[in-house]
Amino acid sequence: MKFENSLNVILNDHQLSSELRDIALKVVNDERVTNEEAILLFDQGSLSFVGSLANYIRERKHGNKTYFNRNFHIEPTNICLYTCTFCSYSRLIKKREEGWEYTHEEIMDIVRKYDGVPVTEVHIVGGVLPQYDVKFYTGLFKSIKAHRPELHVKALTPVEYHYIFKKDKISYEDGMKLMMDSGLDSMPGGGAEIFDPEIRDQIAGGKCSGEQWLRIHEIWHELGMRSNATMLYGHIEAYRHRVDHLDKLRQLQDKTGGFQTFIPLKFRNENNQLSHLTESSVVEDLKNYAISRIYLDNFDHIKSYWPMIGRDMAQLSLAFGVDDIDGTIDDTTKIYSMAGSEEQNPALSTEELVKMIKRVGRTPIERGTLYNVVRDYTDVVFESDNEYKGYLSLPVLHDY
Ligand code: V47
Ligand code: SF4
Repeated sequence: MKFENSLNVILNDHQLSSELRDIALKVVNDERVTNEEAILLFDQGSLSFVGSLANYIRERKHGNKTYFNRNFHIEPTNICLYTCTFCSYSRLIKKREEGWEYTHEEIMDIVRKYDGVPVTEVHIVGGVLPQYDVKFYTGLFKSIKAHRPELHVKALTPVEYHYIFKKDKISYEDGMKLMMDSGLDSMPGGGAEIFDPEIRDQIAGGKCSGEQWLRIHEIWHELGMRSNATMLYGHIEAYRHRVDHLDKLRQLQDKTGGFQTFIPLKFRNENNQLSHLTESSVVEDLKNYAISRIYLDNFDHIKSYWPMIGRDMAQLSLAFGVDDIDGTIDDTTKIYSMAGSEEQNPALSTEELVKMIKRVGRTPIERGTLYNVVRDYTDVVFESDNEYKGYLSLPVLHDY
């Protein structure tokens, strides 16, 4: 098979150190790599080496399948009490009038704008402000479910939950149960940043700690519910901090099995207090996807978030361990102009996304939030497909 050929090339490379060869053999034998080995991969593994291993695992788990879903995002506010140095939201707290603070009804107006649009998920996350409390969010989740019961509500992170439960003096356990009973279906992966306390304190001081983030996910999983996990990388952290972060996620996943997807988030340096930092290179980003795939053996999915990294990079990531490229919505002009924000919102139609995936030799699968298959696009032909005649005969990335 194709991927075995590329692994054979690696294993027969006489230049390869014995440590790296041992890691490759572990991957072939489906064994877990250690933290030291993961750091070695970051330090010494070439892009082609880690990429081949990650692609081997990706194809062993999913073959060519590449998942996406149809969702829309709502950010209740872009103003935040916290002062995370990597985030542009915190800058607006001193000039609140420049931001937005949607009311319950304004959020419901956005939800209603998607009536009749075949989206399966709403992803709600934004800044932290006092008026967005337990009562506000439980009321909101109930209203969304009353309006559109089958719409999956993926909302808020432990950053918000920690803040609102503390304010209302309720335990994490009672709070998460209340959220579940109000209609929350799953938790997105945000707010994780980097768990290491020293680094976290420097970039995200004041908000929930790494332990609290992990504890809230654990409680949520114990309720039988699912969530995602992220890692913000490429700022002031070292490789050992990334590996420590992955280690904590892998340990919790061993315990609960409740994580679905890991999403590495590349630090972007515009409009925030860390603008002086240079962003990580493409090679660094691909290596990070690959090593995440190699290390997180108990996570089913690795997702690249295409609105943030761009279409080309999303395509490339599919050869470096990634099997999911997040969401799309159709008829974006209409939807976004109705929502009042027009062009600045990244959006890609299902047709474009499907073609983007097929062009790199993968099989597009539309999924629900919990990875139920909504539609397999293998044999779906679009009217405009003749524009793309021949692309499937191009060599695909994973043949190299
Ligand atoms: O927690 C903030 C990150 C996250 C920057 O679970 C930044 O399906 C890069 O978690 N550069 C929120 N990243 C987004 C998020 C997410 C996105 C897509 C899908 C899912 C999912 C989750 O965005 C924050 C923070 O880590 N972030 N500022 C920045 N300057
Ligand atoms: Fe930004 Fe979230 Fe930090 Fe608030 S808590 S400043 S929204 S990253």
